[in-house]
Amino acid sequence: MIGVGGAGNHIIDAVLMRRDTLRNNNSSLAEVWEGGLANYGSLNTNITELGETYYAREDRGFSREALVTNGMIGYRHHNYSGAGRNWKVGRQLMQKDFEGEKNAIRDRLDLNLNDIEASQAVMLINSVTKGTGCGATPVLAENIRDLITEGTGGEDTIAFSKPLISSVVLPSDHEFGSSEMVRGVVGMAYLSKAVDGIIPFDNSKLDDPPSDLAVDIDQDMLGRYNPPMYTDINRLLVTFLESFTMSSTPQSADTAGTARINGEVFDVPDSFRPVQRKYSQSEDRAYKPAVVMAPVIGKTSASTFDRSRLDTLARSTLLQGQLVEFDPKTAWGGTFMVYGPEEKMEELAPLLSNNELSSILSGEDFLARENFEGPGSIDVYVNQLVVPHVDDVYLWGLLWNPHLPTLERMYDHARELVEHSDSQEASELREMWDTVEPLFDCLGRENMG
Ligand SMILES: Nc1nc2c(ncn2[C@@H]2O[C@H](COP(=O)(O)OP(=O)(O)O)[C@@H](O)[C@H]2O)c(=O)[nH]1
Ligand SMILES: [Mg+2]
Repeated sequence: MIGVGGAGNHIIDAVLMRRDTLRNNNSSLAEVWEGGLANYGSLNTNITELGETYYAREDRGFSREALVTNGMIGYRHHNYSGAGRNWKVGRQLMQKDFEGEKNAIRDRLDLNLNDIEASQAVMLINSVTKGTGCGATPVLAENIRDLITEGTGGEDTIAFSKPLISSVVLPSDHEFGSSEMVRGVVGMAYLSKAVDGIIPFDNSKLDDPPSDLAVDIDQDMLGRYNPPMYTDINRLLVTFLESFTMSSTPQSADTAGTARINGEVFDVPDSFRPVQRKYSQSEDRAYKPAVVMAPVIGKTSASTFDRSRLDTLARSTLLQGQLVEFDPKTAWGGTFMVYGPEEKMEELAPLLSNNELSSILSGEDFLARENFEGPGSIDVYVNQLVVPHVDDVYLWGLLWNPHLPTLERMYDHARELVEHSDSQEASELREMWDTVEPLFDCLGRENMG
């Protein structure tokens, strides 16, 4: 996991504080992070912001000098005071780090190439509405891609190459004005070109009310290192990321016997590869956009299960458990994971093996699979995991390429500028419009190939 810019740095911090909270409580769930998270790093253009993180202070214990070489974007090209609200500054500073013979990943950043190579996937975490996360992350992604595909035989290997996923936080409504919308569109578009999958999160969906799904993180730590308005938001984000990480723990966790997380192996590429084949082979599209994966999570404390209990769980997950605003009926399908303690998963087993859950998720109120009249198919995958150290049964999911009202509002605004404005901002947007279109052309099932 790599956090870029303020939001990314805070979220990496929340993950590390979660891991350390679990460790301090001797919880065996700590293994999820110890086994599932190969390594992590936080980058920024702003030395003060990065210097104040849990990551820099408590986890790595960086000196000021180490902070510069390990974490600063735009090494020796500025005074490390940030990129402001200018995505171009973030982009250009990151490009400086890969100019000519330079390769900041190989040369100096706290991103270990061996760990990147050994990992199942790389997840970038950033915002797209300010300067650093928005501008720098896509350039970093391109360079990670180049490094891991270098010398492996070019184009053909892309299908086997390591998944690059980006988790993006979108600001609450009251936070975004015209220029945030433009940056949001630009940031998402460049990312969409550089990574395989994007998981967008609406801060407003994560916020209110604080969810009982949000994991426990030591309040003293969290309050000290995460800004107060993001503590609850980030705890819920960590819930989602922890589940995602669990999915890849079975292969790596090295614990004995029954206390072990086990189940169907759900590889990270499974979260988007089935979708990439559904894109139409459009000749005039400038690139094949990343799969957008809308996150959902829900849980139930029930200990006996029948179809109606599963229906309630599906409802609370797909409708109330959305971490970004979307309508499941517009999605191309989705991948789900149901997990819980052994005795409850045993109760669930007969229902799951009868495909009850996937039939509910495919039904009228949810993905409405039957309503799709195109030639393709709306695929719904359900994986299951036994996780010994949780009390409840959780349903976690990613729904593919639905319409996303939050982003589409940003897009409509940008398009309006492109069509009717003489401003410099509009002319810059016009120049990169063929990078913007493909992403938005693929949202919604009417756009499925
Ligand atoms: N969920 C979440 N969002 C954050 C957090 N910090 C900042 N943000 C979001 O990120 C936006 C600011 O971008 P930031 O990442 O600080 O800018 P950058 O440093 O230039 O990349 C804010 O509008 C918030 O929406 C955080 O800790 N959690
Ligand atoms: Mg910042």
